[in-house]
Amino acid sequence: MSITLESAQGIFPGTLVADIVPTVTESFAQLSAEDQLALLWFAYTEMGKTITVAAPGAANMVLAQGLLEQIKQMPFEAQTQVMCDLANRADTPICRSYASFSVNIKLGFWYQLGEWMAQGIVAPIPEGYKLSEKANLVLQSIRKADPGQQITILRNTVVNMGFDPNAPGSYKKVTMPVAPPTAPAFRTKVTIEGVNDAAVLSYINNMNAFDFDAAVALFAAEGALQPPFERPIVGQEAILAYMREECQGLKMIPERGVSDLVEDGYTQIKVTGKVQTPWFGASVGMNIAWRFLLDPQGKIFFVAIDLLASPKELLNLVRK
Ligand code: ECH
Repeated sequence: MSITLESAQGIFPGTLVADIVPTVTESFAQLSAEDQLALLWFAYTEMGKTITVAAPGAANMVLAQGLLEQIKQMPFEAQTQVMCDLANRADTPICRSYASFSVNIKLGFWYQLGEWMAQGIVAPIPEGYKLSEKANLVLQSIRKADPGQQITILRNTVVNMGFDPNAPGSYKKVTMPVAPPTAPAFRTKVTIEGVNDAAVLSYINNMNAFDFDAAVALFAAEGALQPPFERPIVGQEAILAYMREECQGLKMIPERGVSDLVEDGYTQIKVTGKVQTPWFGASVGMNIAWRFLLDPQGKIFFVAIDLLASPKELLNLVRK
């Protein structure tokens, strides 16, 4: 049997991922727009008591500024309508602009609206708003999730809003300028207990230095990267576009791993550890696994990033 993208996706099948994320994201999508907004407000303000969200960088905001100003000028009723339209994915000009934003700009947009809601500049969630029974169940499930899972659910809901007339994942988005990579003198080098493969170490070190060109050069020409709960992104060009949009400011902290030879000279390597997003810094460490498959030339043929079901999974380095 020869190696394919499909067979690669199945390496380390014993890895337990946080199924709660797609499950809750789906139930959330079934709720009314009013319930969605109120639930997000409750979840976000509750989380804010234990974890701190960093104000987005100016670059994230500039591109959303026009839309934000437009909303700020509206009467409360119209503001509420815009927010419901976004949740309903209505086909309106505002929903189309929103959908053209990259993920971080979408998050920055809602961060600002949230601040303005708290200050009374944008229509707040009506006082005493009662969630439907279904929405209450979704909120309960979010409360049970760990912080890394909670922020992933929140992020998914924000990503899914708006009206996108194009195919999802077409990376021609309004996006922030790409910051230059860290200068060589300031780069850090990780060590991973049990793994000393050059491509894997270089991948992490280059990602931590935001040197996406160098990170992508480690992939095979038809190599693929599979983000949590998403389909693989195939080919160096697509991976580079994805990294520029989504990996700015991430901090990867791998801890341990295992490596073994599989068929036809390929090597499978599983690494577990944490990743921090610039939005929450060290206050949220997401427990993740990288499942790499390297080709006989030592190039990355495939890497999946999984959000793990629990911290216990950090120690699960079983091969089967
Ligand atoms: C309010 C009420 C009305 C409605 C809304 C509101 C505002 C909500 C706000 C939410 C903000 C949420 C945020 C979430 C941020 C989440 C970030 C995450 C990042 C995960 C990154 C990972 C990276 C993994 C990767 C690795 C690789 O090696 C390759 C690449 C990659 C309340 C107003 C909506 C403001 C800020 C979850 C896991 C390790 C795959 C990227």
